[in-house]
Amino acid sequence: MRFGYKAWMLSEELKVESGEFFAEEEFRRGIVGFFGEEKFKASFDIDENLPLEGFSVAGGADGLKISGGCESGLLYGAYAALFALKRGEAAEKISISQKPAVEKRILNHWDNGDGSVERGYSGGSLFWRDGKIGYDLPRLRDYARLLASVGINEISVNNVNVRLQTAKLLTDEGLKDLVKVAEVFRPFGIRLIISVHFDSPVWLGGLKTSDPADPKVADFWNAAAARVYGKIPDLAGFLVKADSEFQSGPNAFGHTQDVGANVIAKALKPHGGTLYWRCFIYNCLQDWRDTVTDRPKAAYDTFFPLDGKFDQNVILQVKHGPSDFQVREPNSPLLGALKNTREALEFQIAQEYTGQQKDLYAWAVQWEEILDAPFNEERTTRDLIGKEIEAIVAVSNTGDDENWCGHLMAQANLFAFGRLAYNPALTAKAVTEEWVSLTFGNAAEIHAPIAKMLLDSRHVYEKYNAPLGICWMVCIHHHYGPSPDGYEYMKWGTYHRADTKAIGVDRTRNGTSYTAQYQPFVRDLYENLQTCPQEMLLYFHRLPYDFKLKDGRTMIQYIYDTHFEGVEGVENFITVWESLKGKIPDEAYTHVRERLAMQLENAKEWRDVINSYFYRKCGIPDEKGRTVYV
Ligand code: GCW
Repeated sequence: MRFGYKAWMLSEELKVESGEFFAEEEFRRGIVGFFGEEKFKASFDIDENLPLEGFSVAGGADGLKISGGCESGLLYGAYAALFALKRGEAAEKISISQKPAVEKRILNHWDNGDGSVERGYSGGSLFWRDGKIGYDLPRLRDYARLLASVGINEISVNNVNVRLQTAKLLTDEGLKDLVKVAEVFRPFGIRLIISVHFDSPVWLGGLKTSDPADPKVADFWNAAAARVYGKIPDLAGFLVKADSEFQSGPNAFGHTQDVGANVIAKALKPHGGTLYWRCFIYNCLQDWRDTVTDRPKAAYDTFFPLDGKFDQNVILQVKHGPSDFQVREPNSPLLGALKNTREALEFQIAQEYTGQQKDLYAWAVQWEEILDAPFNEERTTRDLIGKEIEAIVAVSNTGDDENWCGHLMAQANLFAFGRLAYNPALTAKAVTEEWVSLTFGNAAEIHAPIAKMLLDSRHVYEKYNAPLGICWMVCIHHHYGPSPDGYEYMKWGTYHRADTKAIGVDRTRNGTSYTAQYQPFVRDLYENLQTCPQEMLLYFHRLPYDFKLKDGRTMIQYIYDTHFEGVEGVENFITVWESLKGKIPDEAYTHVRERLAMQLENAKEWRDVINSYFYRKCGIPDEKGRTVYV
């Protein structure tokens, strides 16, 4: 097997015993397992006293005893045992006991029927080609194992921007192939979700309207749900992006979001299905001259007044930040704010704004920061998980590239997502080190530098990107590389309003009052220049270029410094990587070395464009006299 195709769960050693048995009867009864050359004894049983999808693994003189609260728990226990063995633990000493923090650990695929992937940087779709889903079932089986090995238990199979080809999943014809995909994922404890188009009643049902208040529309959804559940009884549910970025929705018919969601939720209810309803709603036709409308306020303004109005089987899916998966933004104030509505937290593993799987970027570090951020004076965002937040979702970074993720090291992000969704108490360091061990082995001279590169990568990227939480300085549409004014005079509501004196939007009570959406403790934290985290200063405040930061530097000098440091950080990655030549498989070495070369180009472009942009605005030179292009 080529290294490119190999991921932690598909490495030669792990494949032997995890490969074909995992979901099979022999495995559950399995008496003997293999690990590399070594044979070990293992017994497997379902112990109903354990939490559902929880497990325990105990090593002893008689081999490993693996117990699960249900079949999925057993599966997770077996993977945990394999991971421990691969990390070099002696079988007799293994002792692990875990349970998932949330019941729903979900991957969304933004895959289109034609085989393309929206914001996909890893080749084409693993699911779709020429309008057909499930064209390569053996590969999907590997994928299922990969996802199950980190505890993912639901996946959506088509883009939230639904087009006609994938909308047809609700028809008998579309379901024929989807049934086969469900069969592949089922033994791995993974249930499917279908993204549905709000206008399906018109597109597929021949109706004249999709108005949720129209009884014929309700009939359409009831029939569609019955048809789907007739074929796939364990489908997890539907996912909807409504009234967002040109997708239709209840607003078009004069209704609020709950009215649109509930008609579909009612259709799913008899079958035990969940409706995931996205909260990524904002005015994407804003006039840039309008300084009153403030895009980050939109989701909260739309959904907070509707708390308690959604049916019980609706889960609102909230992006982690109020902007859009930016390198730095605060947490969404909607998270935890809804007391009578179920919520899911949405991450993006695909590196849309974070280097597109050319640049190295360990999301785990950012996710840890997000989870550590305060919800109020007593609780962090992590404390909401398993309580107010009952599902964790991410947009996948996978595709049909040989190595699944475009950048081999981006596999670490998929791995980290699954591990953190199962156990958000794990640190970024722990999950990163685990992935490095499973992929490159445990030898310190290899392990330590690779883990460090990954753990540093988020901050290195942030250094050469848009500074201090300003967001959106990316090239329009494709979102790779710098373009400080790219979105400035556009309709998307993403403005930094830089002039010769200052930059940023005042989102405090003196400005757009966005901060008022937070719990008072957090609102005050962000409003106060003394307590606002430095890296988010320009998200909340409009500041002059000579504003003094805590370390005495001016803001403009900090911008220059970080942008030079960002490029140095990438140069350092290259030096470190080159020291690994000959110690890791050549194919992996060469592949990552090539990506690092691309990253260096990108970092230099960011450095020079951002520094020149600000210098030209403010005219304040770099104190250290480095090259800035005038
Ligand atoms: O960030 C934006 C992306 C769109 C995406 C949208 C969303 C699927 O640029 O490509 O559409 O977010 O989350 O719905």
